[in-house]
Amino acid sequence: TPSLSLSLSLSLSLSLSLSLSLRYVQSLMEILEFLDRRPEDQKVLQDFVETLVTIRNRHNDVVPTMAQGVIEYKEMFGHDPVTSQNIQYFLDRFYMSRISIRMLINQHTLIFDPASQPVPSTIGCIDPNCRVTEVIQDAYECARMLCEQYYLCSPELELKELNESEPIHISYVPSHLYHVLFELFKNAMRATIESHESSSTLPPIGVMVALGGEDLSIKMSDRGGGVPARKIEQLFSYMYSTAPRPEITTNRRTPLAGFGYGLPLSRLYVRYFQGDLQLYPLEGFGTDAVIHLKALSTDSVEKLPVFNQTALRHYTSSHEADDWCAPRKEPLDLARDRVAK
Ligand code: W6P
Repeated sequence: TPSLSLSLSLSLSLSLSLSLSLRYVQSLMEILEFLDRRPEDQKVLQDFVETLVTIRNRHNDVVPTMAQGVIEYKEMFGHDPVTSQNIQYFLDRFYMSRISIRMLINQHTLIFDPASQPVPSTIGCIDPNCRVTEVIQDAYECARMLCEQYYLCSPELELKELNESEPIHISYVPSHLYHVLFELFKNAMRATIESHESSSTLPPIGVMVALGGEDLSIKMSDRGGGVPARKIEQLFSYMYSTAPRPEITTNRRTPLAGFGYGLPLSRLYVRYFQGDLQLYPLEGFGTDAVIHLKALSTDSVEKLPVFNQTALRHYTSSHEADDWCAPRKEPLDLARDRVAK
């Protein structure tokens, strides 16, 4: 019955969010224990590293848990633009602080854990000379392996490095860049293959890297048919890009892309160091994904949400009505088809 499933789902959500917040309280208390311990003591430092690792593992599944929460919210209350906007605002800030905290934990454990083997050229997870094209190639190869498993074919990579005699490098966290590029490659490959199912050849994925005085830009172009410009916002939306995953349970192979939070989280990863990620579709042809990173390490500073009056207002004030006349949500002929059905 509806009321039974409503209360079931309510109690599921409640226990979900309860266990999630209890874990944050637990972690905070474990950190606070160290306030009155001596930082000069080797044993204390060792315990601290262990505590950090425990905390990191405790919060590993925050993203899927929050996604489950969004799914349940949608099932119960449906989705509307205002809620979507609120969830977007909250999760962008929540995940941005999570990226920051986990980067700090990684940095500390990499540097202070005697068990971790340091890579000489890096400082923790930061590579002061991160060779961008090497990361691009690694991410491409890994996405290509997944793609081959799933589709038994994969588009080639055409990589161009512009205006440089030596390999372009910046100070960056290679794992963040890899994460973002891997996500973009998966999307580009999927679009390329699914739009060329009846064709015997696949157009390559083109990647260009350019370094200027201020920006390092990466453009990834696929010829996968693109998407309507109107839908780009949805690709980055936490509310619209969460869907229950039917394919995972019925099909052992995981789909290449298109589920979950890959794109919004990727955009946060680049924004975290003052960069950005944009998608420019040419519907009927393909899509350009452009990443802007700061070329100078002095510009690559952490970007964090603050919790001030403005942030509070986002949650307390009711949103005003749109001051532009309402656009049609979808093309008229599609809307008409839907009514006819
Ligand atoms: C598409 C959709 C998309 C998202 C992200 C990156 C590339 C692409 N291509 O068709």
